[in-house]
Amino acid sequence: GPTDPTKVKDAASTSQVDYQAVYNAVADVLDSEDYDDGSYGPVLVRLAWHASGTYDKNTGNGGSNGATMRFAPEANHGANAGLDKARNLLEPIKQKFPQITYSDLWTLAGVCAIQEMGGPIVPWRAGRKDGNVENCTPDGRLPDGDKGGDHLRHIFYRQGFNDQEIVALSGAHALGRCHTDRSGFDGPWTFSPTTLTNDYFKLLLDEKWQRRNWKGPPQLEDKKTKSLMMLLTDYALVTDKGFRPYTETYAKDESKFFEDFSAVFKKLLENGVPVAQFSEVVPLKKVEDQTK
Ligand code: ZEM
Repeated sequence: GPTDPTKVKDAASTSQVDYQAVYNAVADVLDSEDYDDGSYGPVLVRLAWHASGTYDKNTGNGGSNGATMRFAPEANHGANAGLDKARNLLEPIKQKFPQITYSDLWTLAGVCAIQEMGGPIVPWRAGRKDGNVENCTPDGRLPDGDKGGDHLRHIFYRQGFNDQEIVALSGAHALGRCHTDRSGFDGPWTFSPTTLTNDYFKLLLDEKWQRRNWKGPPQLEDKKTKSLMMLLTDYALVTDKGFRPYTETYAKDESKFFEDFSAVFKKLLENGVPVAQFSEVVPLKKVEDQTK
């Protein structure tokens, strides 16, 4: 895996927080029959992404350090609609482990969700500090789903990502769904929205996608079942010459997708955090891999 075992220390020996215990507490609240497709995992991944994706490499501000989505200006950005569900789910865990910062908790929860939904191990480091309301980023730093490849590059290059990394990150849309009362869009991208797979890339390439005829914002539906969706930004990964080769690679090779996703999700969660703040990599085991 991507973790160098010689660089891994026992978290408990370097910190007052038992991060594996925090991880297990998050894993404990993932499943819920009453919520969406039965798991809070996808919305926790989206919280970690929106907390981190505000990073601007030119000024160094934004990113996961700060957890500024706790404050009204950023919580109310249109892109963050519905993420109160994820933040509220984590609040009792923050109360139980008061030493962990919100910014560490939100990113750790994203890693937990990825790992518990069948995804790769993501190396995670502790050390983020919570900021103040003055550290809130301006609106407009996250991508809009009704645009094209130029927009994706504009948003993701600002965060220091390249075309390959944009495509790998987008594979997270194997998970979860769009909600009309949050983004206005509607429906899931895959038939297994609570398991991380490379199906998003396979479906993008294999299915015929057509404009959905409805009153909502422009989105695509699969011609065959009309039960899946793609955003126009998702479809740019097929039509754009720079993106398409990576879409093809990840559709063919799930382990390559997992390897690249792990690396780029780690990078996303660490963007903008001063390196000196970080601990060593904290080994966070999947629940199924822990010996009882
Ligand atoms: Zn998403 N995303 N995203 N995304 N996203 C939604 C949901 C989820 C875009 C986007 O507009 C939307 C990344 C990139 C991009 C997840 C993870 C990641 C929704 C639906 C929209 C509209 C929100 C709703 O209505 O609930 C765009 C344009 C992106 C540009 C590429 C990246 C990067 C992600 C993580 C690495 C996840 C997991 C969801 C599902 C959330 C849920 O509640 O089910």
